[in-house]
Amino acid sequence: MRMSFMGFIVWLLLGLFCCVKADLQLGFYDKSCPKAEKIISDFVKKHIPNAPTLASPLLRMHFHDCFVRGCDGSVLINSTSNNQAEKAATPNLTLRGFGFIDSVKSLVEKECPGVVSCADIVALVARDAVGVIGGPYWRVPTGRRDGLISNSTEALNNIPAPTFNFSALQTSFANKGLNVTDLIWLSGAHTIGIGHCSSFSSRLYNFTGKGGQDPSLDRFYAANLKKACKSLNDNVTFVEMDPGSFRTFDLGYYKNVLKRRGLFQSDAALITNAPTKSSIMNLVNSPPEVFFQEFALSMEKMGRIEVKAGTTGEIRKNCAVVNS
Ligand code: HEM
Ligand SMILES: *[C@@H]1O[C@H](CO)[C@@H](O)[C@H](O)[C@H]1NC(C)=O
Ligand SMILES: *[C@@H]1O[C@H](CO)[C@@H](O)[C@H](O)[C@H]1NC(C)=O
Ligand SMILES: *[C@@H]1O[C@H](CO)[C@@H](O)[C@H](O)[C@H]1NC(C)=O
Ligand SMILES: *[C@@H]1O[C@H](CO)[C@@H](O)[C@H](O)[C@H]1NC(C)=O
Ligand SMILES: *[C@@H]1O[C@H](CO)[C@@H](O)[C@H](O)[C@H]1NC(C)=O
Ligand SMILES: *[C@@H]1O[C@H](CO)[C@@H](O)[C@H](O)[C@H]1NC(C)=O
Ligand SMILES: CC(=O)N[C@H]1CO[C@H](CO)[C@@H](O)[C@@H]1O
Repeated sequence: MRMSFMGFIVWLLLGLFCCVKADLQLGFYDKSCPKAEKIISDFVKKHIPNAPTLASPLLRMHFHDCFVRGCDGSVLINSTSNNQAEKAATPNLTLRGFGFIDSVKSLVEKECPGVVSCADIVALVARDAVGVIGGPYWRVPTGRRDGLISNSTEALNNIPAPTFNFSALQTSFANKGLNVTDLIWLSGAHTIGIGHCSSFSSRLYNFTGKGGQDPSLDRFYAANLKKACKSLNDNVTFVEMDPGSFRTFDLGYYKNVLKRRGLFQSDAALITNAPTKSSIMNLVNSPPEVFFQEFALSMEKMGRIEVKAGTTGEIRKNCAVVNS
């Protein structure tokens, strides 16, 4: 009896001290920088109403950050003479909002220097910005630390391309610990924001490799897209991804996808998988709150991808450069 009780104590102590894995926690800065989260959300609430189209690139930035080396702020790092950073990779050419993150970071640094990571700022700003435009709210546990490496080739290899089919998307997400459920609901982020012609014009002008149009794309929608994107090489023009409600977090994206009006092949791919298509059909017949709840769960999961917590990484002073 006595021995087994001692054994239990030893087991408990081992559990507590030997193998504790650093993890994110809600309110990680409550003691070290109690005002941090409020400073961030106040700034977002003050500025996003004047620039509501910034909410979408800020959300996308969090996604791109998390898919390359985990959510570690590596997407924010500038290239240097001997390093091509993630920013330099093709999918990042259209990222925006870096100045916004820098402004938030300097406010937070003024309050408590060297405490709040850039990775957490990206995660919190994405959540708060989507909130301001009336989108879902999700929990953002904090304690992410900033990475030291930002490599454009890795961005290219890890961020799914708009030309991906269903199985390629599934693999890309699975590599980050996300499943098909997450793929379905996170794709719903495309209910806000814009896409440049270069992200989909091959569907209009060169789908087969010998010219021609993607047969899975609704003909009338394709004709409209061609009016906006006049050639295969236009990389300047952009269109609303959810036409008519591209600033509103609603079910419009999924309704379009079902009508074969998803903008990218990766959007259209969702209805090439029967169970996924039926999940989406159920969703559009449910109140938007259902989408919001699912989206929130998957966002929280995305925000945990390969995070550096505890003592790895650093707290960057300037989000665009690794501390020297
Ligand atoms: C499933 C795989 C995904 C692919 C292939 C993909 C691809 C793309 C592409 C090509 C664009 C347009 C970029 C441009 O031409 O300007 C875009 C925009 C966007 N993506 Fe995704 N994306 C995916 C998943 C996600 C996820 C998981 C999120 C966030 C949770 C997200 C959020 C956004 C947002 C908000 C925009 C609009 C950005 C803006 O308005 O500037 N995407 N995505
Ligand atoms: C990083 O690059 C951006 C855009 O090229 C520039 O505006 C910013 O000043 C740079 N930041 C630093 C710290 O070099
Ligand atoms: C960037 O990543 C690629 C692919 O993993 C690797 O081959 C390359 O050496 C890396 N570049 C740098 C500067 O580390
Ligand atoms: C999906 O794309 C991958 C990579 O391009 C390809 O190998 C595969 O055959 C495609 N799958 C389907 C079902 O088209
Ligand atoms: C995906 O993971 C979530 C938990 O994170 C789980 O609830 C869901 O059932 C999973 N979906 C699939 C298709 O496995
Ligand atoms: C169309 O695609 C094919 C195959 O990818 C490529 O060889 C060809 O150059 C493309 N056409 C144009 C006009 O870019
Ligand atoms: C757009 O295309 C032009 C000409 O091909 C190229 O010089 C430019 O760098 C491209 N811009 C972007 C943002 O990809
Ligand atoms: C937003 C951003 O940093 N864009 C950069 C992407 O990469 C190109 C080429 O390296 C830069 O010129 C852009 O400034």
